[in-house]
Amino acid sequence: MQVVYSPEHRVHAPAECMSASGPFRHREVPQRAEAILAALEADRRFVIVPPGDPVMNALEEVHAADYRAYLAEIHAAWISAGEAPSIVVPELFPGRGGRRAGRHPANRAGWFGTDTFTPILAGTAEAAREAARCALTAVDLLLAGEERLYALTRPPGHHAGRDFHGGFCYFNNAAVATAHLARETGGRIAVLDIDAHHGNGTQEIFYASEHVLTVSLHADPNEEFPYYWGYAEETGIGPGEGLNLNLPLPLGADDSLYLPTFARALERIAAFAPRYLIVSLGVDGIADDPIGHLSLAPEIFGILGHNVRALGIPTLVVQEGGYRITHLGTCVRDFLSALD
Ligand code: OKP
Ligand code: ZN
Repeated sequence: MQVVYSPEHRVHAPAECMSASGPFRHREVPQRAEAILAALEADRRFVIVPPGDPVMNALEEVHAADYRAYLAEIHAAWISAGEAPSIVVPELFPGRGGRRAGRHPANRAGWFGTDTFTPILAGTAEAAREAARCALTAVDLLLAGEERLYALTRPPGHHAGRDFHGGFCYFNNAAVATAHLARETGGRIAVLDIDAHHGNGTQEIFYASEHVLTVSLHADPNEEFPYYWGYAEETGIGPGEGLNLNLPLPLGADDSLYLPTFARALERIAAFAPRYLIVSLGVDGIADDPIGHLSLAPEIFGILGHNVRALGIPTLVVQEGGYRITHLGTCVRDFLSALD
């Protein structure tokens, strides 16, 4: 299996961030991608390829122009406005009441940002764009006839919406790949999100789309990030009605509950009969992940990959979360080698 990877993600290296309970060490760090890369490099079934020069239109289709401009400019604007510290962290949030983003970097940060733990550093925009480029390179390989591919994307993407960042995500790599595929092939794409957190950005981007089925398994948003989305009642709207399936699980759910729920997700996807499948692969559902709150055995990922393979649909896997560095490589490798 080909693995699209670029070392450029390293320019996005968040260190310390603020939360309600005080400063904490950021977990969405370059070592994550490096651990996955090392595990795949050690296995001869995988071939690591650099991103090519894909058409990037899908990035513009998925993400609003003002949001893309903001992401590219905000760090420099923040610094020259004299804001401290040297990373962009919103402190003002308009909630549902704001009228406009305004001009001041502090206002703009809270307009496009949704939390305090998704900082923008000097290299963030570049790294996010490079991740999308990896995903789009993999899509080109899929369109050229490869059946199964993996884009080792970092930063992750599934919490990023059309014009907002959050949950460590800036550009929605899976959504960008999906939009490109849907445009090139006339539709019928399914996205299966198995990160421990609900893929709210992906859901929102395709909520009204008749071309894309979105399915997410995740910890109950009553108890877990992203809190405001991910409930079973969210089923899509207009032409997209019935094409969003949320399967929330109780906090601490283990394999015995996860596997039958996963089977329901695959049944829904099989019934939709998509031409392509995008998997948002987060491995933060394992029991000792420091961010996710499910209790999966690390060995489950081989079973999940095997079951996805049985669908027989050309598949692109895009990396999302997973924060237990020592387990990341094996979980991802097990999923991909069972899929291949
Ligand atoms: C990103 B992905 C700060 C931590 C709050 C954020 C979870 C983001 C998950 N106190 N949790 O893996 O889906
Ligand atoms: Zn997650």
